[in-house]
Amino acid sequence: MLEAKYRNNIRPILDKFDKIREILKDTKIDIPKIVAVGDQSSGKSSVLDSISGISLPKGEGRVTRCPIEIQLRKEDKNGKKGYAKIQIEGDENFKECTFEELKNEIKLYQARIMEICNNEKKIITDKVIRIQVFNQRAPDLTLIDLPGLTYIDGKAEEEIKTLYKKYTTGLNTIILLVVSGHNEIDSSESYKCINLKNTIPIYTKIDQILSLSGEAEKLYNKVINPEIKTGYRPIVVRNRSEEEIKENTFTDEEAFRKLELEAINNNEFLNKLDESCKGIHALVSLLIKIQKKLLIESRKGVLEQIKKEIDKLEKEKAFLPPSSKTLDEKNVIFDRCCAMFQDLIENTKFLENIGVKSQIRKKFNRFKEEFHKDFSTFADKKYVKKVKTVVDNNIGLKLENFFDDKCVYSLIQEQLSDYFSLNCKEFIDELENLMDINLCKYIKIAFEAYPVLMEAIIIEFENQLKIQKEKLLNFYETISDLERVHVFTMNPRYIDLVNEMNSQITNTFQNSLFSTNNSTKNFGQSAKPLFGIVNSNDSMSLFQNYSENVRKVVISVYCYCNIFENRFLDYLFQCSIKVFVDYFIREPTRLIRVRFKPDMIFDSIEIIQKRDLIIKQLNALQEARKIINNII
Ligand SMILES: Nc1nc2c(ncn2[C@@H]2O[C@H](COP(=O)(O)OP(=O)(O)OP(=O)(O)O)[C@@H](O)[C@H]2O)c(=O)[nH]1
Ligand SMILES: [Mg+2]
Repeated sequence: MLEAKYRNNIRPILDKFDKIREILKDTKIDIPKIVAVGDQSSGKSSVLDSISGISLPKGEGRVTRCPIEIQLRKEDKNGKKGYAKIQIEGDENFKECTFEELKNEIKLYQARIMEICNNEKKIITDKVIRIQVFNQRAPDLTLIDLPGLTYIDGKAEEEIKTLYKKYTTGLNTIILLVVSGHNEIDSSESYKCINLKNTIPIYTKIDQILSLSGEAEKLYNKVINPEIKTGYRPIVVRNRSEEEIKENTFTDEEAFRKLELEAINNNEFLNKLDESCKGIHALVSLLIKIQKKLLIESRKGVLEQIKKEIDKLEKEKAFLPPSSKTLDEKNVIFDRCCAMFQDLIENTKFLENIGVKSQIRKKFNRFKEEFHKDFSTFADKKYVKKVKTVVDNNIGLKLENFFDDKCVYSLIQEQLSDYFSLNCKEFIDELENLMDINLCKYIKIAFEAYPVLMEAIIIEFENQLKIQKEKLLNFYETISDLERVHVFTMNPRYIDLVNEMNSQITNTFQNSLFSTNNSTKNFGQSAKPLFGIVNSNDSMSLFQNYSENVRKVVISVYCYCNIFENRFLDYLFQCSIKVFVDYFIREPTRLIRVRFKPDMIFDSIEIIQKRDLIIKQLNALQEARKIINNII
C-alpha cells in the first residue's frame, strides 16, 4: 500500500528530475542526486551493484572511468518491465537489452569509455554512461557511480577532484562515502572534498573484517562513535569479493542479503548496531526516504536556480552582437558601432578630467617644467659677464630705453635659438602616441566584434594621426620662425615685469646698504618663478661688479624669456588640442566611414559558437523550467 503510494507520488518526480539532470548537465544547477564517492577500490561500484542488482564494472585497480548514472525503476512509462537500456552521453538513442545482456553491454560500453579515454589521452572522462533498469524488484532510485579518488599513483587526481566537485557540491546531493571497513573515513582523500552534512558513510568488506580478530570491535566503534561526524549514521555492508564474482558464487541476491545480515548479527559487536546501520537493505530504505524528501523539498530551489540562470544568460545574449547576415543587418550594426564609438568619445572619459585632454595637459606640464628649467638657469655669473662684454662692445648706445635696444635684441635672439633646439619634435611624437593609444582603446571597444573592420579603422586613424602630427609640426616651425625673427618687446606684460624686477632689485641694493640682516626678500609674485637666482644676496653677488646697464640687460632678456615661454607653450598646447583632440571628436564617424565596406561585418566563429551555446543552454533551461512547473 505504502509502496504503491510512494510510486504514484514520487516516481513521476524522480523521472522528471532525471530528465532535468540530463538536460542541464552542462550547468551548475543543483539537481537532486545520490552519488557514490570514495577511494579507488573501496567498493563504490559494488555498493551500487548491490542496490541495483546490475553488474557494474568492478575489480581491483582503477576500474570506473566515467560517471555512471543508474536509473532504477520498477517499470517504464508504459508499465513494461524486465529490461534495461544503456547509452553513452552523446549517443542519439538508448540501446535496449535484457538483464542477461546488460552485463555484457556494460562491458562493451566500458570498453567504449576506455577508447574515449585513450583518444583524449586521459585516465578518466566526464562523459556519462546512463543505464535505465526496469525491474519489479528494484527500488525507484537514481544513483551515480564515480571513479575512485586515488592517492596511490596520484594520476588524474585533479581531474577526479573536479568531477567530484561537479557532482557533489550543492545541498540537493546525497553522498555515499564508501570506505573499506579496514580504513578510517579520514584516511580517504574523498572526505576532504565533499559536504559532510549530506554524507552517508558506508563501510564495505565486512566479511574480511569479521575474519580478523579485533577488527569487528574497531568497526563497531567507528559506527557508533565516528571521529568524523557526518549528517547520517554509517552503514556497514557486504558486497561480493573478486573471487565470488568470478566464480559466480552468490547468484540469488536475496539469499546473499540474508547472508549479509546473518554475518552481522552473528558477530558479538556488529550485532549490537542499530538495524538502520546493518546491510544493503537498511541503506536502500534510508535512500528511498531521503530521496523522497529531497525531491519534494528541492523543487522550488531548483526552479529559482533555473530562473536566475535564465536571467543571466538572457543578459549575456543581449550583450552579444546581433546577427549580421544581410546587407541591412550589416548597415544597422555599423551604425550602432559608430554611435557607440561617438558616444564613448563624447561622453566617456575622453574629454573629462582624467581623459585625453588632461593627459595631454599633464604631458605639457612636464614638458613645460623641462623647458622652464633650461630657460631659467642661464642667468648665472658667466652670463652676466658675457652681457657685460656685449654691453661694453655697444658703449654709446642708449640703454635706459632698453626695450628695443640692439644688444638686448641680439641676446634674446641668441637665447631663443637655444630654446628651439630643445626636443619639441620628440614631445609631439609622444602626444601622437598618446592619442593613438586612446583612440585605439575606444575603437577596440566599439568594433571589438568585427576585427577586420576594427583593423581598417585603426589604420585610418593612425594615418590621420600622422597627417595631424605633420600639421602640428608645421605650426611649430611657423611659430619658431616667427619668434626667432621678431622680438615682441612691446608686450605690456613684459614691460611691467621688467619694471617690477628692476625696482625690486634696486630696493634690495639700497636696503642692503643699511641692513645687517641678510634675510631673503621675495620679489613680486609674477616675477618669482623666474628669479630663482635673483634673490637679494645672489642678485647682489651677481650684479655687484657690474653696472646698472648690465643688470637691466640681463633682466630684460630674462623677462622676455619668461613671457616668450608662456606664450609659446600656450600656443603649442592650443594647437595640439585642436589638431589632435578637436579633429578626432568633431566627426569621428566620418573617418570610420572612409574605410567601411559591408563585407567587413561578419560574425566571428567564436561569436557564432557563443551565441549557439547560449541559445542551446537557454532552450535547455526553459525546457527544464517547464518540466518543474509541471511538478509543482
Ligand atoms: N570481500 C569483499 N570484497 C569487496 C567488497 N566490496 C567490494 N569488494 C571488492 O573490491 C574490489 C573493488 O571493488 P569496486 O566496487 O570495483 O570498487 P570501486 O570503489 O568501484 O573501485 P574504482 O571504481 O576502481 O574506484 C572488487 O574486486 C570487489 O569485488 C566486500 O564487501 N567484500
Ligand atoms: Mg567503481
